[in-house]
Amino acid sequence: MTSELADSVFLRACRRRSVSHTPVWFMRQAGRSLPEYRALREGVPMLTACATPELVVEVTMQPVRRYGVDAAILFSDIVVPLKAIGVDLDIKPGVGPVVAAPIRDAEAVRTLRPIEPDDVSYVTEAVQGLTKELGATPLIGFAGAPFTLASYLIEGGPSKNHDHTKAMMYGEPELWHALMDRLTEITLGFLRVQLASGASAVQLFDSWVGAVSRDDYREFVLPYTSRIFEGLADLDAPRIHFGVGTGELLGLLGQAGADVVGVDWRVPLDEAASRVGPGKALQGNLDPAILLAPWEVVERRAGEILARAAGTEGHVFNLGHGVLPGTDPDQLARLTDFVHEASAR
Ligand code: 1CP
Repeated sequence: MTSELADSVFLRACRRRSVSHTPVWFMRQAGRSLPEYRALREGVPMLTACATPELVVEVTMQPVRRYGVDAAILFSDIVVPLKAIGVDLDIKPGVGPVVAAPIRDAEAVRTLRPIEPDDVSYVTEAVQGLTKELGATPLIGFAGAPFTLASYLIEGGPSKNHDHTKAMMYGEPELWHALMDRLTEITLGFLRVQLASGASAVQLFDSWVGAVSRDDYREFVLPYTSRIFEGLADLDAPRIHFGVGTGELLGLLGQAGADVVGVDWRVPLDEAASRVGPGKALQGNLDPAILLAPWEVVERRAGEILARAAGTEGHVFNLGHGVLPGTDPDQLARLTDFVHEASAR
């Protein structure tokens, strides 16, 4: 890693070091809100796009060029490592990941084998290409966390209440733990491949874990997320941990071992800092829907977030969840500039 990259505002903020201005990136910054993305994706299925390194490099670079964000995130999806080890699944436009044969018994769990670098050589190639192109801008690698992956595998697709997932967790705890154990190895392996190929940081997306209580998180999820963060400790790259609706879980998310805790829009950042506890940077947390309002509203709300973040140990500005498809890219460009300028004053 060059010293310029190591000194980037994003990596410094993740490490709770002083910064000249607050770094910004946006979850789902590449994607449907960008016309140049829609043009490139025309007629190319999502999983084909994820396995085509030149396309991944170009799509990942688009928001960096357009917005001047302080970090890139690899264009991929949380189900890519599952597909790579042979799970029969697809990403259906307008729906999301769909699994042909949902995983609901021990035999199905046993088919989930650990991931090898050769299974995802296209990811290695894309990450290597990107680190060259990005220079001093960090690349964030990512993976889905075991709970969120388990939900797609058990439900067979997107789900509102995660009924089958919870039915297994409560009703067949041994099977649940066996599944989480396998998913932990896959997730850890996939994150290590991305870091070994040149990614500067990783984010673990436990998007749907806000569906469980604190006690259940402690028993059924925490041992696995902890193992993942511990399994990355030797690589010395910032680890970010994010979920939606996790207000009640923020303390446990902090305990799991990440360097940065992502916060959705429901908990103000100063309050989140006291829930997470000392020794962590925070990432967030503008409600993505605010970007659909006039610029004056966005500016005021973003200013409030910077004020709330003033007392935290480190802050990476982001949305509280992914960019909504109907977002005007000009709003994101203005927001990036605003955060840079307002935080530098
Ligand atoms: O630029 C970027 O931010 C990287 C792109 C990225 C990321 C980080 C994509 C591309 N997917 C993801 C992660 C991801 N995938 C998550 C975690 C982040 C989050 O909470 O938003 C989740 C839950 C998924 C699963 C998924 N894949 C969904 C959600 C379905 C549901 O349950 O509601 C969807 C719609 C997809 C498909 C997908 N992934 C990415 C894109 C651009 C798309 C749309 C594909 C298409 O239009 O064909």
